Amino acid sequence: MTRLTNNDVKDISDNLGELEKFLLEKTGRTIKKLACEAVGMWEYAIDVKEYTVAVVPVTTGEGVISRFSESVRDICKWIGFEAFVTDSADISGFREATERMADIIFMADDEEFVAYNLKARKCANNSMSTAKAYIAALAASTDLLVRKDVLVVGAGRVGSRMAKLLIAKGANVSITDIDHEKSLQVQRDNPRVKAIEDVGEAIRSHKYVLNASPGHIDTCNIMEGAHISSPGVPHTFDDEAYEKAEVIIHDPLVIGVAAMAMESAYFSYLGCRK
Ligand code: 2YJ
Repeated sequence: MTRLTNNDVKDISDNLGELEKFLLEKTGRTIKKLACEAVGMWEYAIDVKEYTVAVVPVTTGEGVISRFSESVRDICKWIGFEAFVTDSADISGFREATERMADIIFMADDEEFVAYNLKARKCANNSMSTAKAYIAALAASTDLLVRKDVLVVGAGRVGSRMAKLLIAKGANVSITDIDHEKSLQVQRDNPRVKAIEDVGEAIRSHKYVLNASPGHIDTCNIMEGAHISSPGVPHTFDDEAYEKAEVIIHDPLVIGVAAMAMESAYFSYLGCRK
């Protein structure tokens, strides 16, 4: 999984308004609405103000990313949650979060990124929530994905989840990866997914693309009028790519974190209705 950098996250808090405007224009959805659609909940089912989110900085592995925790906090606040970053990191931070009555705790190391709902005793995880959110964004940029030919680029954690979710949505799904064996594995797991070996050719022949790969996509391979929903980092699309495509949806953290927060809160709601 690609690790975010200080540079990826440094302007996130300041640019939430701009991203909201962009998403409204391209998908007709706010960040919160998109997150709710991603996890299959009605926007007003939960009063998110009643949930307190704690974000705990984690120092293991490559350590703290400057403004990562603050960005996660600000994204949660943007969609209406109460949220704070703990003063302490790691286990002490976890204890602090529980003492300050957090309902949901966000923590990320270099491999995992979770939003743990303490009452429901369940975790939302970033790969799954990101997969759901970018599918919701792609669907919102066009219409339903039923019977549409959709390509997933990248057969890693997010891409393979996307392929499975898209099949459930009734799309005709293909997957491509520079490591063809990974695409073949996804095809073996979901025989309705078609693995395509030639990455360039796969992209050239698809209007609807979900890019969950850290690799660069050459502008010459993008279909005129393509809809590209792209959680992949680094994000290397150039101006020409933006001109050629009908829409390219990307941000390094916000859409996925908003979906994690809504999904984690939704666990409580679902638990109450059992
Ligand atoms: O607490 C911190 O500041 C750091 N331990 C954060 C680490 C962030 N983790 C990553 O970047 C992982 N690779 C997962 C991020 C997935 C985003 N799509």
